Order: sequence, then structure tokens, then C-alpha cells
Amino acid sequence: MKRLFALLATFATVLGLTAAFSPPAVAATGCKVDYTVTSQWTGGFQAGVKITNLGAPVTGWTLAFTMPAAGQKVTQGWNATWSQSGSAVTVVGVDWNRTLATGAAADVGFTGTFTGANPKPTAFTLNGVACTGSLEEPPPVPVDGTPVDVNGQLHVCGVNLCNQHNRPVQLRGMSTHGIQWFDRCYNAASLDALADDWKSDLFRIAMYVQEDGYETDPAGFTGRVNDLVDMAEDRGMYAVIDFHTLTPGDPNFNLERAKTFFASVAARNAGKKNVIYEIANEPNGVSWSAVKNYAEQVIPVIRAADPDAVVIVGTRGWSSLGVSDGSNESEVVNNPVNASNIMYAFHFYAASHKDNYRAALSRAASQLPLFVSEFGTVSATGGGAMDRTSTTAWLDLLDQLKISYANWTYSEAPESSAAFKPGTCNGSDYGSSGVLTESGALLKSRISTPDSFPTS
Ligand code: IDC
Repeated sequence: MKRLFALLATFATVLGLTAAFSPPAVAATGCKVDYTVTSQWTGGFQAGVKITNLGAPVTGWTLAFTMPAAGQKVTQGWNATWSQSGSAVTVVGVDWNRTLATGAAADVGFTGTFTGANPKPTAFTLNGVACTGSLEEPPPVPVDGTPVDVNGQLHVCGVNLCNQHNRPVQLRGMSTHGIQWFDRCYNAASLDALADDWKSDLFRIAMYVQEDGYETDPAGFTGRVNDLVDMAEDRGMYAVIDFHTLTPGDPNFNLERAKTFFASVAARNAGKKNVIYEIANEPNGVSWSAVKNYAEQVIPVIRAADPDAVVIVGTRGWSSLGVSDGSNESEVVNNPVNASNIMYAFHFYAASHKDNYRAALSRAASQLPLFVSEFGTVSATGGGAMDRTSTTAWLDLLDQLKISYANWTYSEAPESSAAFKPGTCNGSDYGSSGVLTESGALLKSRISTPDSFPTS
């Protein structure tokens, strides 16, 4: 017997089959791969790979595939451990997605480079079994309950926003305009429409500090923010309390106001599960170290009153992770805010901010927890033509990376970033095609698709 084994082993080695004598990988009897290039630019691209296990449940998986063209290289992957040797790419599931029941899927993705052509990869295998499955995708099963019912208290886990089941979630929703100007747009009917018709998961409350905002009436604005938090909570939506600093761009200008404001709203809302604090909308004209210093003074004030809420920290260059100031995410990666359970804001305006911003977000997404707490479909002025192509590329990327977002604005402001036509807020219709702008119609179509929040 021993002799036979040795003989077989020798024979196998000659044939290059030593792996046959290793402990068997957990077998899958079938699989399906959906490969989608979500965005492509000169010499670079981003792709999503959805792996569906059609075989027996697996407790660990390795996806392998071949890059057909010589210049195709994976530069950065996410939601798995990625490696490449020549044309062979290997993708190994990580802690939270390595178990796949029959029919379950894992979403992974990567950014890559290419020279010349960028053909679709071939020869996908899952644990060594060819992925030839072509079962129709079942439509996502809408879960019962509101976003807050299903997800409960959120927290940051790794680079993701996670729900009460410790699973990554993406929240999709809308931001108010400045509540000092468009308060009339936030009432029972508009919040009902946002929750029921738009099926929004979150509502960002943009409380400007200057420009006739908070500084003119701290008690009044604090009260109004709290009322809007309650209105969101009543409808099962998350509320982002946005301390909307903009001009001046150094958040330290408002440090004392921020401490006063957040001490108050954090104490008042500590018992709620739906509140996320955003401490500085868009730092600009200021160094990252100054923003970090501000954050490290404001976050403890929030934690003292509300220890478990997620906090979003603005980033340099109008929350572009420094990109709009000629820097990039490395200044944050190398010098992160000294606090836990925080995310970093990334803002973009689709007609102004394109491939290099998408590339920065893609790189940063595997290293930093990111939250797109504001973006527009138009130019950074809030006006100009809607850029459908760029907006779609952005939203596909955010969906792929499970990055939460809020769109500027759920308002009737006379500018193309607003979702409603002027005059809408005099009425009670906040959802039909007659009241929506081009941007509003696009956002409603994106936000209202079923959520697929993990429930266990
Ligand atoms: C814009 C509003 C506009 C207002 C202006 C000044 O759309 O009506 O006059 O602010 O307050 C941001 C800011 C956000 C801007 C928006 C569009 O966070 O306050 O709103 N924008 O310019 N960053 C990038 C773009």
C-alpha cells in the first residue's frame, strides 16, 4: 500500500498533479460569474465580479480566471485577497464572504490597467470547478421593514458601514438644501414621499453654519434639526446631521460652535438608532492636519453623549480626500483621525469630477471607510447640465463598493442639482414625473430600487 502510494505520488508529480494529494479544497459543483466593466478610462478600468455558488455550500473559496490580453493587470482589488501571476488571477474570499450557501453570491471588484484591448477575462473557476452556470438571477428579495428596522444601529467594520448583523450595507438617499433657505420643503408630505415613494434609506440634514444659518440662531436651528431627525426616525430612515461648514473653509473657525451644537444634539439623540453625525461638510483652503485636529476635538464631545454613533469626518479640498487640492487619499491613510467608528467624507459633482476622482475613490475604498455624504449630478456650482454618463459611472461604482450616498438636493432650488421644479414645495406631490427635474428623476430611479440588506 505504502509502495503504491509512493508510486502514485511519483506518477502524479511527473504529471504535475501533486495537488491531488493535498487536502481537498471544499468542493463546489457549479458556479456562475457575472463580470461587468463598470467604468473605463485611458489605460485603466474598473470591474465588478459577482460570484454565485450553484453547488454545495462552501466555507472558503478561491476564484481563478485568466486575463486574455498581455497588458491586463489588476492594480487594486476589494472584498477579497487578490493576486496575479502572468495572466492568471487568483481571488480568495475574506472572513465575511468566504462562506457561500448554495445560491449565495459574493461581490468583489478591482481596478486594473490595460494596453490596447481590454477583453473580458476567461476560464473562471471556483475552487477549481469551471463556472458555466447560467441560472437566471432571482430578483432581489425586498425585505420587510424600514431601513432602520432591518439594519438597526450602524457601526464601521473594516472599511465598510455595517448593520446590526455586522454585515456591510449601502445607504442611498438625499440631502436637504440649506434648511435656512428651503425649510418649506421638509414637511410630513415630502418626508413621506422620500420614505415611501423614493424608498430612501437616509435623509441628510444640511444645517449651514454661516450664510444665515446656525450662527444666527443656535437654539432655533438645533431645534429644527432635532425635529427633522424625529421625522426621519418616524419613517424608518437614517438621518445624517450635517454641520454644513463651507465658507470659511477652515472648520476650526467654527470649533466652539461645533462643540456646543454637537454636545446638544448628541445628548438629545443618543438613544436613537438612526443618527449619523457629520462634523464638517467641506473643509477647504486648509491642511489635512488642521481638519484632523478639529475632528479630534469634536468627536470626543459627541462620544461623551452618544458613544455608539457613526461619525463622518470631512476631508481636505471640499471633501475630495485632498484631490481637489492636488493631493490624494494618502494624507489621510498615513495620518488618520485618532478615533474609532468614523468614516471619511468623499464628495463629488459628476460633471466636474470624473475619472481621476473615481480612481482616487477606488484606491481609497480598500483603505478607508468612505461615505459620500454629498454629491451632485451637475457641476460643482450646483448648476449646469446634468452629466448622466458620469453620474451613472459614479453610482455604479458606489453600488459596487457598497459606499453610501446622499444626493444634493431634495429641494426646489432654482438650480439643476435640485430634484424638484420650483414651486413643488407649495404642493403635496414630491414624486411624480411632473414635479421632478432631470436630476430628480434619475436619482429617484436609482434610490427606489429594492435594497438587499443582509438580515442575518
Ligand atoms: C450650493 C447651493 C447653492 C448655494 C451655494 C452657497 O447649491 O444654491 O448658493 O451652495 O451656499 C458644495 C456644498 C454645497 C453647495 C454645492 C453646490 O457642500 O453647499 O451648495 N456644493 O455648489 N460642495 C460642492 C458643491
